[in-house]
Amino acid sequence: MKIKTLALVLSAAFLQACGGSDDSPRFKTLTGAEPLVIAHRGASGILPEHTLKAYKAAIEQGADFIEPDLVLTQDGVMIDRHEPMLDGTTDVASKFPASRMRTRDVDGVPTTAYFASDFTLAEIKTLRAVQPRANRPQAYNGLYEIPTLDEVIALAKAEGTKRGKSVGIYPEIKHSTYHATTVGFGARVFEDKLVATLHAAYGNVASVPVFIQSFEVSNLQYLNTQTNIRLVQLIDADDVKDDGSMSLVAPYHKPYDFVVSNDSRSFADLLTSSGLDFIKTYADAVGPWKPYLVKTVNDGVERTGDATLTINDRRVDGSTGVIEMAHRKGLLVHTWTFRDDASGYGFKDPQAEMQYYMSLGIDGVFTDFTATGVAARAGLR
Ligand SMILES: [Ca+2]
Ligand SMILES: [Ca+2]
Repeated sequence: MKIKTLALVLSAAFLQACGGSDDSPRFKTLTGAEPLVIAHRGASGILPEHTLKAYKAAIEQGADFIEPDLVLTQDGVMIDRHEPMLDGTTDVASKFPASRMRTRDVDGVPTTAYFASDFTLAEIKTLRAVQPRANRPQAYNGLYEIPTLDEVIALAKAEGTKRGKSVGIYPEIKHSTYHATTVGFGARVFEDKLVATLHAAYGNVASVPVFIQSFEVSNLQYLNTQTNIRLVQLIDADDVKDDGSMSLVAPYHKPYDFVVSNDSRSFADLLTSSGLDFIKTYADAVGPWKPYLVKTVNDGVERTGDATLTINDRRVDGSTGVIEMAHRKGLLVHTWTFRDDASGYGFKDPQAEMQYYMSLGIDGVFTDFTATGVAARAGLR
């Protein structure tokens, strides 16, 4: 009797500790942990992207990680921009003459623009960020500086300390091959700078709140030999075809270093079983564009009530199996980008959209609207 009681107590404690039958893990993530809410370019839905103000707002809304995309200045400083071009997200054209523009090949696309790599950090600090999307608030244009990675790290640490929680950073090396060759910094200079900065700030430890992401492959393979910090292979595409398959059109069809090295594999090939096995040899996570993960079908039914058939009317038809396969191989899956004000491929409610991915076991979501991501997760607890 006594033994039986003890056994019951132990089994109850065991169930509680493991999140047993009555209290099974609420999230089918790789580890059973809650999915991460990653502030894509900061709280970029409401404030100009990649500014300290946008990052701080995202942290206040509950972001677990903030995302700095990185490009290099002429003097080799890592600054936060999504593009190596400054035109779309800053007031550069009103501060510098057109003679400072150049034409460069960016991943096979000839581009005439003001390039970050033609401006010193001191010059870039005279610029102010602007909101690139016309349908988002324009009232904050011209107010905020372009931050360096160092400034973003300092902010994340200070805000985390203030709140007694970890606020991670999720830096992306933008256009690694372009920086090394077209701009001429040299092979792996960018990667070495990033590793040196991160190791100085966090240490060379896998458990620190940092993920390094890239669409290219060989730089992540190199980073895997240089750091224990977790690495994420991003997977892009051009569009979703009407039959639901992925459209792979250059320059979104394959990692740009694969273009240069004549590697025949596409981004889609990297999400097959053998592709994921390959990624597992150097990365900890895979970050596919979200339509790779959830099937949708154009069945001609209008669902959003606007009498117009768009991608948002598509019928959602379950997992493509990529999340499950990646988990079986021990890879985390983080996906992007969830936006309150843009297409959801089968979803008209952005919170419900994120909850659908969370119900399938996604390990992290990138969103421009942190508050929506935090609410989505809270609604599933
Ligand atoms: Ca990014
Ligand atoms: Ca519609």
